[in-house]
Amino acid sequence: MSRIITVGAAQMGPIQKDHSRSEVVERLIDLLRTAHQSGCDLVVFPELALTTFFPRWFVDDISQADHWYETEMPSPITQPLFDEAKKLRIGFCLGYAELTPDGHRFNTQILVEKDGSVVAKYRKVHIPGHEHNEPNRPFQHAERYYFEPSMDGFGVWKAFGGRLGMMICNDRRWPESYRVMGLQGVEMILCGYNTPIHYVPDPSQDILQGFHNSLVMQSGAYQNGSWVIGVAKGGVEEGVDSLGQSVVVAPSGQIVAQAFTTGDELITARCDLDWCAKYTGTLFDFDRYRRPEVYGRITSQRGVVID
Ligand code: CDT
Repeated sequence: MSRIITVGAAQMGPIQKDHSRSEVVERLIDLLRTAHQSGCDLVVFPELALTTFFPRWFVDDISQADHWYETEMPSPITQPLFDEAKKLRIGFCLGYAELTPDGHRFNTQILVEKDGSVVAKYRKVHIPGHEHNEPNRPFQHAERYYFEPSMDGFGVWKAFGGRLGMMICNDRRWPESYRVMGLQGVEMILCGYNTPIHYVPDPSQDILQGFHNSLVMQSGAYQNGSWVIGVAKGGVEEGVDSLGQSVVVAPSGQIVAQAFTTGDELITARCDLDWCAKYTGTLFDFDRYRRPEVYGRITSQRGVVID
């Protein structure tokens, strides 16, 4: 079996508030067709790829936001994406807001195989931002109001001839996300993101957004010997400028493809999964070199404890 996955990182430009789901699905299908022409096996779309990044607004009654969430997947509106992917025999990874039948709200990503079957669902673990309205901000980042953190953690699934994992946006900044997948032998991590350039709590970080984006994914890839595919929804969405710079990072930590616009743009890379073993079988041979007996604080404590 081939150990090469030709991956397409399907960066999206902004989705404005008045853009319909159907219009967005058309854009996703266009990207999918471009990926097919480029020989892709798998296309990765961003976090919350079906809607604008709605946590930038606060509503007093959360049910007023129900229309941003998907209650079924596929739905009549997203079915054409599933149909086209199956016809072209391309898999895809799609981020969206999920409202479950029993009323739980998650920031979710699914992985769909070339035959159209949903092989995995991942729900965001690290939920950034704030839970309450902060009216003095130029825009809200109320993800902690709109989404509950997943208790499922980071899975790794056999798909596309390899071992694939997923994470969403803020998860990429936490080394634990990669390591939990690394310990399950992950070979490719798929990550969608929406990252405003302006970080309200500390604007001195604004100029570093691109640097931090690459820094975390390059180090996560290298330290775990895995491919990392980071895919943005970038550009100016409802007046908020967001980072593009989607990347494909090799297990060496090297960037092998990077988007240069902030709009809808497909970047591709031929990812040899056997490259992972050059790292996981040598310098990062976990079984040989890790020292879990001295890492207890990682799972037994949340914040900093100063003795
Ligand atoms: N979507 C998401 O998780 N964005 C955050 C923004 C910074 S926290 C307000 C990120 O980590 O990119």
